[in-house]
Amino acid sequence: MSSTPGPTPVVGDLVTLQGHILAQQSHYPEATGTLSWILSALSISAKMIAAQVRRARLADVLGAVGTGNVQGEQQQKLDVIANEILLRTLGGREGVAIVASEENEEPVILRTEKEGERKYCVLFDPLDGSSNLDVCGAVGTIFSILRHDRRATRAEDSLLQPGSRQVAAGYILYGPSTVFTLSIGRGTDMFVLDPAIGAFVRVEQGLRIPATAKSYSVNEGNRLAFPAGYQAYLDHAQRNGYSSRYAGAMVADVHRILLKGGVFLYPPTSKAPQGKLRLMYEANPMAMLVEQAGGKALSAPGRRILDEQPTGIHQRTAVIIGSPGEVDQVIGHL
Ligand code: P6P
Repeated sequence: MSSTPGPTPVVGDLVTLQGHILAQQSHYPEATGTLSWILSALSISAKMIAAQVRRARLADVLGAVGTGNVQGEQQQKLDVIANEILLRTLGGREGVAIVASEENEEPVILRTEKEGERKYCVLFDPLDGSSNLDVCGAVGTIFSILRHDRRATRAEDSLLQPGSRQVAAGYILYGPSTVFTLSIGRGTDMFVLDPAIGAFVRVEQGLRIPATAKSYSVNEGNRLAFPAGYQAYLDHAQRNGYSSRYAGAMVADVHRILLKGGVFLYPPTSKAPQGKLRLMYEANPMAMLVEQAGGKALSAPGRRILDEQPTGIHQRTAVIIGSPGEVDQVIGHL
């Protein structure tokens, strides 16, 4: 019998995404499980897309493996494949009334009044930063969930709600590991896919973004096209020993900032005077996740992204998002 006690077993901290979703649902007595089912569909989609992303370049070389067709049959672009995976899994959930995707000019109405309870709308960017795939860079899926407005006669009338009305938001980062980050309005939580068991395991609960960090994330190639205040901020940062990190995929940059702190910027430029990023399915979900972790998300001084009243599902916005101290630092120069 060993005299020295072994390590104290840590009890109860092995939680999967599915278990977490059900535990969160229990906080809402009126919940019917509809949202949980939709989040489950997003979890399945994430695993399917991750499997495709891991084979991105191989698909070109191996062709359509199994069909003997190695004449380089035109491989569907992965963002189209990711889009179809999301449409098919969400299409099977009665609770989804409408989906809107960066890949589809028009929203897709999945079911009419009498065909199910249609409580929610789901908007997504199926594969954000997909140009990184060619060079084995990080890519991601971003999603936003809103309550469906049954009074709406047009899909847009139900979709065009400010980000503050999001019921849930999240992203999946396909990097060295596959990370599912989620908020349903009770903080921001992170899960890592364990390929051995095919489940997302919780690694962060109630994540808090560092208040400050000397790190900024921007495409410096556009620097001369930025409004003067942004250039003044970059001068300040470079005079004060800041580091610069830019992945070319918002999901990867915001993920790093949630964990390490810093600020992500996509200012207005001459090419994109409204900014480049999409309000409804990039900026809004990221803003919810960052604010739920104690960060800030603005489109301009005094303009909180989540308060923006959208006028179009594909509209663009400038983005200043990250640690509260760093967002304030940028705003102070604008
Ligand atoms: P740029 C990817 O295309 C994306 O929408 C974001 O994920 C990313 O942060 C940004 O655009 C990169 O844009 O102009 O720097 O290549």
